[in-house]
Amino acid sequence: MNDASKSFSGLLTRRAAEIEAVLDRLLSPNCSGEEITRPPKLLAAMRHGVLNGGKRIRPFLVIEAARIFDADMKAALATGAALELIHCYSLIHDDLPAMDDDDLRRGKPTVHIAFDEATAILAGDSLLTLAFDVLARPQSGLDDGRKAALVLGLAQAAGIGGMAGGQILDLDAESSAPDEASIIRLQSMKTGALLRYACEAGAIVGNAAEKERDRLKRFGEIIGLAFQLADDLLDVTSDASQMGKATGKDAARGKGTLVGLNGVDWARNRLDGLVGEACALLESFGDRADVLRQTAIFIARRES
Ligand code: GRG
Repeated sequence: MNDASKSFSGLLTRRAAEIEAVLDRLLSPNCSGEEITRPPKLLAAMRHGVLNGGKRIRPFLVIEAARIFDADMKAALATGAALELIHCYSLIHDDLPAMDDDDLRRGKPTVHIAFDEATAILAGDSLLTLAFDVLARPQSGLDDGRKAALVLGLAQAAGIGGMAGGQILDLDAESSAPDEASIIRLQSMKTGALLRYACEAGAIVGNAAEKERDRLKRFGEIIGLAFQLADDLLDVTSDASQMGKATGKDAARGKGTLVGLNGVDWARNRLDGLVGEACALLESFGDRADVLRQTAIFIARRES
């Protein structure tokens, strides 16, 4: 690892600790503003699905996009935490027997294994709603216009036109042989929508001008494509996959992915192209966007 990537992964680790402190508070037994004591079993399942060692790349993007505009960090952290709650809900539901039927997530038993299926469904539901609760709270420090934009954007990114819609397209694609355009569409909904939102949300928190907000949204769109392509490449090239140890339908070697369709060399070239496109969008931000540039490279070259 060279010096630049060492200091980038140090920053990623520090930001992950900051976001985890916020998530830990949001998932405490007594949360401010609630009159009812949270049911311990459901809370434990939610904590199991959230406080379990994710990379926290989505909140990282929110924070670093917001920092371009010298935004209030408390608001950026709250927005990043809300987005991570949605991501964790999606992973809990994705692991259920009715979907990917996985026993392990982030190296630990999935929520339906550690608890039971009904509890896992409710933990996911409660994380989904908690995310919007967090964005709407009065103490976020944001004006109503920005709060409404954040809520609307997250609802659209997570719902039928985004992640959930992409998930059903993906489930349906298992019984067909999707073409390139269908794969790109489903991936940009299933995985890309939250990454696109992360960058746009940072711009909203930072009160960016519309042009700047659009540029960051497009940056998010492109790194979303890179994220999924890198993920598919990892499934095909990782040792676990080669040894037939990978579990879950997502790891079925390259099936229904751009790597399966176009090959490993094409995917590596395409990843370089996507990093170039993403970085070009950041030009006008100068060195204030250096961390986002490094994030694009990290996403494309990641090994886990
Ligand atoms: C259940 C509505 C619903 C949606 C599920 C995101 C998703 C949709 C399923 C996850 C399946 C999957 C493995 C997709 C590949 C890309 C991806 C989202 C990987 C996991 O994200 P990371 O690498 O994970 O950011 P960590 O653990 O670091 O948070």
